[in-house]
Amino acid sequence: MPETAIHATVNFNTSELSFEDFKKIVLDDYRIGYESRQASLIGRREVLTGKAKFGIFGDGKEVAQLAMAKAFRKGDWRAGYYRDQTFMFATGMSNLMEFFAQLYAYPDIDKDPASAGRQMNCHYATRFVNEDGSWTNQAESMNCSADISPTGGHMPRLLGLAYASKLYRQNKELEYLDKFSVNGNEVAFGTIGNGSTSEGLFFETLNAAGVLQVPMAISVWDDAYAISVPAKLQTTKEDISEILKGFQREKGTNGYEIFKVRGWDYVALCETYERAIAICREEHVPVLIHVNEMTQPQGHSTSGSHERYKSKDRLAWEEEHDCLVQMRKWMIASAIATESEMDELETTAKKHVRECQRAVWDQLGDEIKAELNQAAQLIEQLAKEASAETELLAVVAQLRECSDPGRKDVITAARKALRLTVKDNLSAKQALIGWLNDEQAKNEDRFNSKLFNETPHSPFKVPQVPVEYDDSARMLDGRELLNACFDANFERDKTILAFGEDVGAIGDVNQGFAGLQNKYGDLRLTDTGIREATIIGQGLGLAMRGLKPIAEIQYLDYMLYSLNVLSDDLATLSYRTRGGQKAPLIVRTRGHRLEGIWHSGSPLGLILSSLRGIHICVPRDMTQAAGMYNVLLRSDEPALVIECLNGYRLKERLPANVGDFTVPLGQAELLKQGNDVTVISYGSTLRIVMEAAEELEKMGIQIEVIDPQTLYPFDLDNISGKSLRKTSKLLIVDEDVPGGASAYILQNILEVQKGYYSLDAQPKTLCAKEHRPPYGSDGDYFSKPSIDDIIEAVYSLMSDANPQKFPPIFS
Ligand SMILES: Cc1ncc(C[n+]2csc(CCOP(=O)(O)OP(=O)(O)O)c2C)c(N)n1
Ligand SMILES: [Mg+2]
Repeated sequence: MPETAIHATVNFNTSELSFEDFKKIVLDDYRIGYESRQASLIGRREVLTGKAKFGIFGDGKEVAQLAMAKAFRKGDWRAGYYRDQTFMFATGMSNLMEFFAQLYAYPDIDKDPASAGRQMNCHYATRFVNEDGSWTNQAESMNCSADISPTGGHMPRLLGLAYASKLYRQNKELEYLDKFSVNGNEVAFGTIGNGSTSEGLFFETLNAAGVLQVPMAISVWDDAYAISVPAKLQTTKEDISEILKGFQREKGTNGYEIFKVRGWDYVALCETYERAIAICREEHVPVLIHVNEMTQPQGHSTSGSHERYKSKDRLAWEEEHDCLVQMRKWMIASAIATESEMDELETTAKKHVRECQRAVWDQLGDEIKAELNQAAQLIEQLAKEASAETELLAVVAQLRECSDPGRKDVITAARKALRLTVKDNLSAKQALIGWLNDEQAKNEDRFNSKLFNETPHSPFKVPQVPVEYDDSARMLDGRELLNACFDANFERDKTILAFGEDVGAIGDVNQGFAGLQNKYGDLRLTDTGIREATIIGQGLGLAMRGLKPIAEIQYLDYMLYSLNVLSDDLATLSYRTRGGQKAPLIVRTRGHRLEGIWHSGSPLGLILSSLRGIHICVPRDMTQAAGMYNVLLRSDEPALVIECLNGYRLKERLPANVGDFTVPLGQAELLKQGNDVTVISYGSTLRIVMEAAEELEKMGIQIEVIDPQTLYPFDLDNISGKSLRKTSKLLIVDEDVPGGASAYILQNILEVQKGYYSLDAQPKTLCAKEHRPPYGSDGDYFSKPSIDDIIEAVYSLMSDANPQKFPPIFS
């Protein structure tokens, strides 16, 4: 078994070093870089020979990453992209065995701790959630937030990781959280390709960090290309640090320190990183290090060859300026090592990498072969008893002939064998079914588990507390009730904080946080710029570092400007690390009907389809919202809470335990009993449904009204399905487009809750129109479900069933 760890490099301060020490450091660095290069070369070959599906590697970027690793300390964070294997090896946050395990999609956290085989290769992560759901000691470890493939998509998270250091340094109330920070000394290191700096998220993050003055260090790996597209078509003046000069801090201003250094100049790189990161760490000033003249020795990825789009001159230049070639030259010229010492080092390194690759490949192969043999034996046994003996033996033969079999080959063979013996009743078949069920449970765990972290701190484990009212309970505006809930929670837990547009000084546009900044300070209730994507990223990074953020999106319609971060980053976090990371972020927003095309949004279908991995709460009023916040603020999974825009000034009764009572996720509520039609609705339409119920009552129709309260999870106790058994008629009312969230609800009730079997009339949905609602009350009436629409929809269900008793209205 080859040795797995590659030792972290030590500091590079030549003034305090003997020549021998210095030589050892440089040789070690070169070895790590060279091993990393070999991993890239072998990795590519493994893809081209079909052993792995896709490969993207960090070749050509090694030397800068050795320098960056020297500046990286315990407690620091990385948010980067797929080129960073050398950095990960040099810091010890990853190693060659894990590198190959991920390349082969090894579905095991012990082999690929970053993603358990779920992510493409070179997508890095360290694990910071223990098996029991608690946090690891982040201050004692080096930390890597989990990569995502959308290039530039990680920038908002980087902002949050850096912002946490600022809070830990400035908010003395957080000093007790020493597992997360030591005086906010932690730097958040970001990496991004030159091409990806064209993304809006890059610029949004850059500006926000400049305003906030956080210890964020962005390295731009500039190889002058983004796949085939050259810098000329990517970047104004073809030079990102040149055009960012306006961000440079000057005397008396905030801003950045910006550095530019060539990617093959080892000495300059080491000096630059040392200087840049010292400023960043000590002064909390963001820095940008533009590393240019980098190369891609093997082209962009295994998907194509760069000879197609790079000129001969460029290719020749890249060969000459290959950073490892240059470093080697410099080492020999400076008499750090001789040619033959270098040859020997390289030979040993090559062998070592090859051994690691083979060891991982063999381990995975052995595991699968063992399962294959079990399946083959069970099918052979079945063949002895079954009439389809020949076909079954052919299935086994095909399975045994597979070169490099995967689990899907094994399971497919077993399933095929069961289809071939569908009419047989044999004991060998029962054995095969039993084995298959066990394997499928293991495969579900390998491939389908941990959409949520499901720790002992999950929202489903929060003890339930019923709402209580004093006899003298005050009626007050919904916004005041929410305010009381937030106040109690801020008082209870010092890690809770909220930020967003207009959240600080005025306490949000509807005043749910009014007065709380005065009480708790501007580090806990904070105004931000108009930058939805980085508001979410800010929350994500803070939540990863042990704080309890409420990130506010001012209106649901503007959540679209952060949807990529919510969907790609937050929603996938637990899944893509198989529970190794968590970000218990609460996103607060307000939606449904109010006024006009962009202040009446209710795009729940879009949300439900794009945010699996985030709980979706749609409280009908502020009391229910408060109960949900009380759960979410005591647990560790991400959630989106959509308050009713038109509910802040409606009167509600103030609960005596406003900061403690709970509204559990997935618990639907029966708001009104009735025998005739089951009506499911949520959010702002519920009030109208309840008004319609009164008029329908006068018409002799009793509807049963159900509020699912959270759309995801949806009605875990099957209240809707049970109601349908009584009424046999179903109407779903919402403000989304037709076929949006109502289709999701239908699928749940008809399929999951088996409501189909209770129906004796066609199920109906009543939604908003396909266009967005025009401004004004008439626009609302003609675009969103009105009380008239609801009454008529219910009535027509009754009329269809019994026209004598309920003659059609329009005939
Ligand atoms: C948001 C997004 N758009 C497109 C892609 C497809 N893609 C993957 S890598 C890449 C080029 C990135 O170039 P650059 O940022 O310069 O990084 P490099 O690979 O050159 O290091 C593209 C377009 C992606 N992954 N994400
Ligand atoms: Mg590039």
